[in-house]
Amino acid sequence: MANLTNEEVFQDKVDQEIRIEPKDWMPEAYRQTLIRQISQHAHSEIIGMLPEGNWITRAPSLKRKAILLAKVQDEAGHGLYLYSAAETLGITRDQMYEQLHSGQAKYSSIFNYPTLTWADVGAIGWLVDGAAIMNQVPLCRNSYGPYARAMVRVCKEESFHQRQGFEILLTLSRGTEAQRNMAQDAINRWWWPSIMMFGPGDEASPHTAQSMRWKIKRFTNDELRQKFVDICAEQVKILGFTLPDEELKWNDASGHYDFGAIDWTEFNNVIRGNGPCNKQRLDARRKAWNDGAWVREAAMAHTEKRKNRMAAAEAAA
Ligand code: BYC
Repeated sequence: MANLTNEEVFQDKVDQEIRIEPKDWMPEAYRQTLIRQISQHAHSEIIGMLPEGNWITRAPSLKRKAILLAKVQDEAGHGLYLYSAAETLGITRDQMYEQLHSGQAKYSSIFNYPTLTWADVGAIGWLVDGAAIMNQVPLCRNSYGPYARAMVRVCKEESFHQRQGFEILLTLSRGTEAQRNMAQDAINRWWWPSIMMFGPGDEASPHTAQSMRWKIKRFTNDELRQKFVDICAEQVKILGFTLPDEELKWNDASGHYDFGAIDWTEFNNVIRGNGPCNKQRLDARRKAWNDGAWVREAAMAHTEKRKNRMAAAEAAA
């Protein structure tokens, strides 16, 4: 190894599936890619609490309320693990919050859509958590240790979230005609945004090739999207509903479902800040941050007081 450059030693480790840890040498671009992806992922978890949080007070039973409350709290936990993982790369939490609140940082497009009915909570669990798991299970094997380890826990909890969403829709599918219509309407509205969530098609994705070489990504956006479509096309039959795509059809030759064209104009609008709820979501986060200022100040004052008391005690001893 004596004549190898840092870059070559690094890539060799990645190729041999040896995890990169915070104090290891890494190319600056690898560090920045991870900061970008992990912080966007953390922001998605935190903003992602808002659409479902909207239904906690209106859940149809105590049991549903308790389950939804626990799910939303899990998402807060996921955000916090991920912020901690990103901090190991040299960015501070305040910097990440600042990037989110100023509109500079991205978060997942999916959370800029409204939750109009209770069935949306089912559709989010089944489709949004389903898409998230499809993307995140391979991230458990990504090359950066702290991110990979955080993903293991996140995926376990999200599998449970996905099942609860499916179960809400299954319950509605066995309900009244109005309940079935409500569930079908939610699926119709969440389907296309969910498959957009995997990101741009491979030919339009600037980061995929390098992220695959670095083993941050293990599959391309289109590969994961196709797996997700194949699974949902079967699961929707169990629910007795349909997916809103007339071109969705099994293809014997490819061994996959064909599906219709994605509206990338819609996707690009949403990620540029012009989706149906972008403003509402960011306003809610900024308000929470500003409303919490007194808690941060009180915590800092308390720490300061304790430090002074301990210093005084030490001086007296
Ligand atoms: N939304 O070259 P690409 C959850 C951006 S939350 C917005 O493919 P990359 C949950 C992308 O950032 C879990 N932006 O990039 C929570 C890049 O922009 P910049 C959410 C998107 O990074 C609550 C540009 O488009 N999951 O589960 O190689 C309730 C080009 O894209 C999106 C994650 O965050 C999008 N959908 O691949 C319920 C997963 N897609 O940065 C559930 C972690 C792409 O150049 N992230 N962009 O300005 C990833 O796996 C990857 O970052 C992506 C994109 C697959 C998303």
